[in-house]
Amino acid sequence: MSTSSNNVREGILVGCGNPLLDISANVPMNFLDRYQMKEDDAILAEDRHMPIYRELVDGYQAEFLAGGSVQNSLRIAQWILGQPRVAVFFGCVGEDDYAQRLKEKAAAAGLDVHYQVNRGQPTGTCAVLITGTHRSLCANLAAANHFTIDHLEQPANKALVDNAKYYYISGFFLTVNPPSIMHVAETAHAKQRPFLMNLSAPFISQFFMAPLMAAMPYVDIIFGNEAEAHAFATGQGWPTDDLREIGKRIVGLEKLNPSRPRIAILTQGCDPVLLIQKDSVEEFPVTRLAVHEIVDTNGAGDAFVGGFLSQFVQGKSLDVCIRCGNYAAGHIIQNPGCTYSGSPQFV
Ligand code: 26A
Repeated sequence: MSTSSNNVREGILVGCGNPLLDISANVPMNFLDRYQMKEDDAILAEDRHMPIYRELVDGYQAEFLAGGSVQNSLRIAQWILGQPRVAVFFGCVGEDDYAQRLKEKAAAAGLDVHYQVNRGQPTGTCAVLITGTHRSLCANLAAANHFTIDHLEQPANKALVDNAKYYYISGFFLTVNPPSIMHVAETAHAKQRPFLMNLSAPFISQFFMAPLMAAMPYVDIIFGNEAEAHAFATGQGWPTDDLREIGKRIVGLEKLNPSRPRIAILTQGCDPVLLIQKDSVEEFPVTRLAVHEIVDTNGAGDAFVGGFLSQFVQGKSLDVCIRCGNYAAGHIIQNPGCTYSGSPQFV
C-alpha cells in the first residue's frame, strides 16, 4: 500500500542545496587510490580531480543520475507522499542539458524546483565512485556554487519561503552560501517552524565549523552518519568517540528556541539509527540487505532524510518518521543512485 495522502498542503516544505548531476560508475579500488580518495567519503573537487568525470564516461560506462543531497531527499519525500509540489527546492544550475535533465527528474517526482540560472557556469556534477557496497563522492559544484541570496528574495520565491512550514538545508550548502542558510533559519525561527539540517560530510565539520555553529542555534533536528558525527566531535574538541555521548552533546549545544529541544538523528549504515533527545537515546533497527541485493549505497543517507521528511510534514511521530527513513534508504540502495522503482510500500 502506498502512503499517498491528500492532507498536506503544497509548498509546506522548502529546501536549498546544490543541484548536481551524478556521474556514477563501478571502479576498482586503485581508481580511488590514484586520486587519493577514500571509500564512503564526500569531497569538493580540486583541480587534480577534474579528469575524473571524463574518465568515468570514457572508460567505465558511467551512468548519469539526478543527484545533489537536498534535491535527492526532497525527490524521495515526494515519491513517498505521492502528492505533487509538497516540497519546493532552490539551487543554482547552468543553462545546459544537465540542468534540463535535473529539472525533468525533479518534475517526474513531483518536486517543485525553482532554480537560479547562472549563464556563465555549467551545471554541477558529482563523480560517484562505486566500490562494492561503498561509494566515494567528488563534487564539482560549478553553477551550484554561484547561488546567491537575492534568488530567495525575489518576490515569488520569498513567498514560497514565507509560506513553508518546514525547512531543510544540508551542511553541504555551507560551502556555497551561509547567508542564505541564516536567512532561512531566521525565517523559520521567527515563525516558530522547524529548521532541519544535516552534517553532510566529515569535511564540513573540518573546514566549515564556523558557519555550521552559526546556524546550529536554529537547528531543531540534525541528521548525520557516524563518520560525520565523529568529525563534528573532533572539530569541537570533545574527548569522546561514543556516538551516544556525541549525540547528547550535540542536542545540548546552545539553542535559540528552548521550548523545542534539539533532536539528533544519527545513522550508522546497517546498524541501528539513534534518536537522541535531551533525556533519552532510542535505537531503531535497520533491515540488513544481502550483498547481492545492494545495487549501490549512493544516496542512502539522503533517502533516509527524504523518508523521514515525508512523514514529518504530515505531523507523524518521530518513530514513524524514522521507520520511513529506514524504508526509503533500504529501497534506494536496491536501485542505482538515489532513484526508486515502483510505488512506495511503506506502511
Ligand atoms: C558540497 N558538496 C560536496 C555536495 C555534494 C553533494 N550534494 C551537495 N553538495 N557532494 C555529493 N553530493 C550529493 O550527495 C548525494 C549522495 O548523498 C551527490 O550528488 C549524491 O547524489
